[in-house]
Amino acid sequence: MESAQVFKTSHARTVCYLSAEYLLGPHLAGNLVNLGITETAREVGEELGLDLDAILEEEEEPGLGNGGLGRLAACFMESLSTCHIPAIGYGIRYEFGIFDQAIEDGWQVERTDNWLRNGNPWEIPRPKIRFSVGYGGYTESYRDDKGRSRQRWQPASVINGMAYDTPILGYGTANANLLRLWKAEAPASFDFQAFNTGDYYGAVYANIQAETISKVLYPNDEPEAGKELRLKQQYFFVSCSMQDMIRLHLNTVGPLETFADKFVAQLNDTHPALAVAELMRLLLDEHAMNWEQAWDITHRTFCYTNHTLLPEALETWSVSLFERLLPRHLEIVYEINRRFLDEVRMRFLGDEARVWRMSLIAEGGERRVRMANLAVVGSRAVNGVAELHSALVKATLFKDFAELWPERFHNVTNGVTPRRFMVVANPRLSRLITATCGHEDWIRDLERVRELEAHVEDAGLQEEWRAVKRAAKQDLAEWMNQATGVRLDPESLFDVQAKRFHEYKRQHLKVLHIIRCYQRIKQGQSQDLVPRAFIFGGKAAPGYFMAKLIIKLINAVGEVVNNDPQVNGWIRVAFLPDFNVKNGQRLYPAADLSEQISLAGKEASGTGNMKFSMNGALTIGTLDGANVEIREAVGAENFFLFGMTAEEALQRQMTGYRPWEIYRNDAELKSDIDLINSGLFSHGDTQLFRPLTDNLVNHDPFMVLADYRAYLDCQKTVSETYKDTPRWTRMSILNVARIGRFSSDRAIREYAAHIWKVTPKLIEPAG
Ligand code: DL6
Repeated sequence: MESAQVFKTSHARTVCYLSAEYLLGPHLAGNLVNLGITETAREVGEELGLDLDAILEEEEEPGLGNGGLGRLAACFMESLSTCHIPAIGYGIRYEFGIFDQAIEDGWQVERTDNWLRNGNPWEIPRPKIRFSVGYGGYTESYRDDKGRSRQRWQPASVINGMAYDTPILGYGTANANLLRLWKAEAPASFDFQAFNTGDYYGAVYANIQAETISKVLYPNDEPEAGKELRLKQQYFFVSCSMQDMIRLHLNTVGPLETFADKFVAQLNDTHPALAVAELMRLLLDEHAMNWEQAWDITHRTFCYTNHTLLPEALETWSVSLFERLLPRHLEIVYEINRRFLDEVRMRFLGDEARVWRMSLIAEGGERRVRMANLAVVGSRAVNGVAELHSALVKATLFKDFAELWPERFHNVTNGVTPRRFMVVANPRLSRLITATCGHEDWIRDLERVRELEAHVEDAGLQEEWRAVKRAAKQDLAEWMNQATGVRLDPESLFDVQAKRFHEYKRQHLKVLHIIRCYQRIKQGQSQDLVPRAFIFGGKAAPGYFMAKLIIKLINAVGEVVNNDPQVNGWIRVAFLPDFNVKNGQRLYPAADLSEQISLAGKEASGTGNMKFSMNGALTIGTLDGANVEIREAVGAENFFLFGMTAEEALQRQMTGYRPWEIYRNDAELKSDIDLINSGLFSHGDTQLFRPLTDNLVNHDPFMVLADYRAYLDCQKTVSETYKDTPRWTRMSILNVARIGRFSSDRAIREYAAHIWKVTPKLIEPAG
């Protein structure tokens, strides 16, 4: 309340973070750390006969996101508060978040995430903060009271959005920002007219229809089908958010002419890109501005972050659906496009192919609205999320736009919050860092973990470092045994790949490595190996068949490996079910090796790579996403690099990639794939994994086979290095010591200084 009051009275410039996803994780532990009262809470609990850890274990997490993008939004909200930046996070209060994953007979099974079942103590309902949101209907011209010709929208149906606020605390500060999530409601509890005419059920049905809009989070990577509700969701939350920003501005600052001085709105990917058209509509239709003035304000308000280059993840909406749901917005998009394309034509005379590529509307076949183009045209700044990604954004996806407006393009490499991913997740390591550095300042200024470097040769520190890792591995092994029945040996190398399942992330490359180890052990060639626990975690989109088949393959290989006494002293395979923030916090501290093995050029940044590294895991990875910068930061000698560069991969694709030749010419690879096809891992079923193996041999869109040999060679180096315990420990210490750059505080400071132009506002603690 103090923060809100100060931000209001001081007219502080405010960041509005617009995101369809926030993967928050449990709140309690983070809030205790940020308030500095974890130990007090523990002691008070003890006096009351309550165990703090048991309470923390009970907390249900709001899984309002799919993966990296949603978790990034949550890290950013925490860092915004920690860095004293006035901010509001806007999003959707989904009644059901990301599905809970169970594994049955090796297959992923999805269960609804009923996270609100027992209520949510962290949110504050704000029944007075409600807005109407329209859908459908038609638009019409009319003359206003000054005789000017205007346009207005007569929606066919209207629903309400009600605000629920969750305070997000900063670390060691009185600053708190609000995460404001919208819940959809029917405008009145009954449609009285329908009720009076006897259509009671019809009236109730309308209520249910309205509430459906914030019912469930859409899994990403889903095939395009029946996504009307998704478009409704997107419009719902941006409309409520824009109306709320206008309300705040009118109540505090005054005339809307200064709106873009008060607010900067960050579009977290294209999901909220409709906000560009919605702000235009509100300024034009509801606040009677002319086009030039409305566009000037809108364009100065928005900035846009791109999170993917994958073509299938770039949103487009069919013009017919768009027109049916949002007829006024389509008119506005057309007008933005008309003016924009005139600018393109003037600049690139006669280049109609370019006009065609840059248009907000894709022509040819079904006409579609390109949300990424709308986001770029409507924003004054556009950024990618790692240096390589931002360079590829400029060179490929938005090449035409970067030629038109080079000054608009930026990079802000992602980061993650060390409070959650070090202090909460790994208290032992945090204590050791504090004791070694002699202060806790590293928690707010992660660059200061560099002070560890001075102690890297200290045998005492190395000993304690290993003990910390050993204890985390022991904890994970116990949890895994309880959760899955798989026993892991904490003395073995914990080799972890945890992230969403997607072919570009290449979990199947990891499986081929496991099968190779299995075959070597069976053939008595285990001399180069070290005992390893291969641990996977991650969810596949419910409709993504190939990703689900890879999960099945992992579990199938695990069943054979774990039950074969000839090999299970060397290797084990475990699948951690329901990888979410809470389970991630169990994994990161226990990993020795972090697998970041996507095809170069495909992973925009990755953030798991940062979380593992800050917990002392060494990375085996390709030159992809933020791996490139992590390697530069921790030192090439402390990173296991393999595989093609993005450029090499592209080159090879263009000159004709023939995976079947690699398969035929590499006897080990061939025998690994053939072993899958033999039915050994599928109780004799030789067809089960065929879609996967055939696709690898005949198409291999993510070039698994091309990187197979380099990956195996690199894993050999990993094993050799692991045998040299002091060396491995030194490398692990240096990974942590040099990871400071990957704090989300640094990312937020970069956004604040270079993109948002917003300054911190420190809140003095009350009393
Ligand atoms: O920027 C956060 C995160 C990146 O670290 C990942 O590399 C990237 O895959 C992820 N992108 C998405 C895709 N969403 N969309 N659209 O989650 O963003």
